[in-house]
Amino acid sequence: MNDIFNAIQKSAKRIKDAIDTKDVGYSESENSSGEIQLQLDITCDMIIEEEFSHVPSINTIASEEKKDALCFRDSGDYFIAYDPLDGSSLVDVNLSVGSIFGIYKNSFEAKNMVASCYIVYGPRVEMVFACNKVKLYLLQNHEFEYIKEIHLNEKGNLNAPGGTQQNWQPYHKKLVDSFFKEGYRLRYSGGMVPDLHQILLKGGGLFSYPATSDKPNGKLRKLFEVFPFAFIYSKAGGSAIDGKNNLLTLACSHVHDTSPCFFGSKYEITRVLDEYKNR
Ligand code: AFP
Repeated sequence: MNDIFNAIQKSAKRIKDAIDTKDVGYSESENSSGEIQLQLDITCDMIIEEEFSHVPSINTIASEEKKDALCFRDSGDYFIAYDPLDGSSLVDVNLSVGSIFGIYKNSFEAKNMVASCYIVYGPRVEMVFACNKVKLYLLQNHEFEYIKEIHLNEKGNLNAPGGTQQNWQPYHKKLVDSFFKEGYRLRYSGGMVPDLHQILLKGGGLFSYPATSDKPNGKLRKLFEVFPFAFIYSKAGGSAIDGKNNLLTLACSHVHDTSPCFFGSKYEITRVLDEYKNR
């Protein structure tokens, strides 16, 4: 696992340099989710592919920016799914973005996830790596320095509601509004990595990206985005569901499969389960 951990750190440093570019323009091509790729999306994807290609324990990779999974070698045990630059549409407005990695053993199935990691490229560059524990690192003098372990409280006060509100189900709007009536503060940037990072570091709350009338299976991708954060939130003492089920029990029908998702501390997820149980 150390060789994978090191390859992620090398990738993050190169991506940090790549982000500091003038070229935040769109490329001619689309990814498998129908999104126009930024040149940066493609550059970051190639950086990670190149770093992972040198790691003998990696069998296969899958990327949000690639149509199909790519097998490097049959001998490796690990399957890694990654989103090279999540929230890339925010780079041109200089908001925080991130990279997300899900590390699976023997196949791309949530039940086979053994570790996950994300990098936040914000005012500072931070990394969160979860295996048995959830650990925070800060990039200092070109090296990631261990800072502390992360634990979620039972209840938080931050609310990050994703999805286009006009396409929300009425019961979802009622749920989101009920948290604001309880005094929760709105914290939503449109970047999943900084939004979930804030809730993790500030002790708790709720991030939601539900099924909507325009996206009945949600928007966020299971292998690259949803399962990695579900692993981190569960290891940090929180929970992650699709409204009814633990996200880490879900099957994945294809590489770019999506799911509604709710990440939070225990109190907020119990509230979601109560609201969604008869839906
Ligand atoms: P991009 O990578 O296209 O910027 O999308 C970001 C993202 O995947 C995730 O980071 C956000 O939480 C979510 O999409 C934002 O989606 P909405 O713009 O529909 O709220």
